[in-house]
Amino acid sequence: MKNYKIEAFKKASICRHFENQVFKNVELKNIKFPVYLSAGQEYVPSSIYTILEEKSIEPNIFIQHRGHSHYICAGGSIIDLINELLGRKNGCSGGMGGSASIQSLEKNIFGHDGLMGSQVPIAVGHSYKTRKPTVVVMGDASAEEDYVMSSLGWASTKKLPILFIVEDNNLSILTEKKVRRNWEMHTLARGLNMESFDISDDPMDIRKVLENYNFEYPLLLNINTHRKYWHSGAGQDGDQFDRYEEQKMELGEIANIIDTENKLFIDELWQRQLEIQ
Ligand SMILES: Cc1ncc(C[n+]2csc(CCOP(=O)(O)OP(=O)(O)O)c2C)c(N)n1
Ligand SMILES: [Mg+2]
Repeated sequence: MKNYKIEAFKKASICRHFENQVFKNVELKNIKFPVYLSAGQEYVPSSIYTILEEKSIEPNIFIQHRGHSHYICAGGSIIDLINELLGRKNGCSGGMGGSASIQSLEKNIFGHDGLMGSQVPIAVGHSYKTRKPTVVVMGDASAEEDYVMSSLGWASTKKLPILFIVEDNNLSILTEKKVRRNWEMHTLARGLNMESFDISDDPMDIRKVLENYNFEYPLLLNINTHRKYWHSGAGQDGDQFDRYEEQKMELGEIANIIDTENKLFIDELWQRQLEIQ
């Protein structure tokens, strides 16, 4: 299990240093439009795609606005993402999508259109047509859109090969879940006869529920996680629990080495792209 934890840490570490560079470049005004940082939540995608890689499953992936880490962990080009955030034509969405609508044709990552939760009916329809393994990611607030529930119902009825990931950071911009609703996504999914779990973003928790899952049926995971920075832009509300720091402590010296190497790698990539006019 040590290798799994290290592989998941490697991915998370690339994402953390990538997001720290985005933060810095927003402050420096090199990035001029809204960004949605996924720092703090890296362990959701880093665990999922490490497990899917072990199984040699390459799903179709539908993400939403806070998607940098999903894009990176699923193998999207980091250079294309940097160029996208710099608004360049050679960005992953032609410089027109910005942070919220990133995509990768090579890795079958479909970008978001900006309407909260729209990716869920689109992913379900796509999965219904292709019958290929599909991953769709939504926030805890996007999950509340009415068309999400009807899509879950259809996926359950048709036993589609689709993994629904709810990245539950407890927030809709700044409004906490308890103000918005008295129900939970995993119980809603179970009410629709779908297998579902409410778990933390600890890599072992994620592994436990995905280890034996091979997309034979729909599955919904409500994964509790922590957003490190503001909803949009570069800022910090307060000290949150940080899964990345926790894993770094647990893994010890090897994690420190990976962290240092990946920081250097990402910082140099950004520097090189910034120097190209
Ligand atoms: C239908 C719709 N309503 C409102 C918005 C404005 N909006 C954009 S992101 C957001 C909150 C999203 O929260 P969540 O889905 O939990 O994702 P998170 O930002 O927490 O990652 C809102 C209200 C929108 N884009 N679309
Ligand atoms: Mg949220």
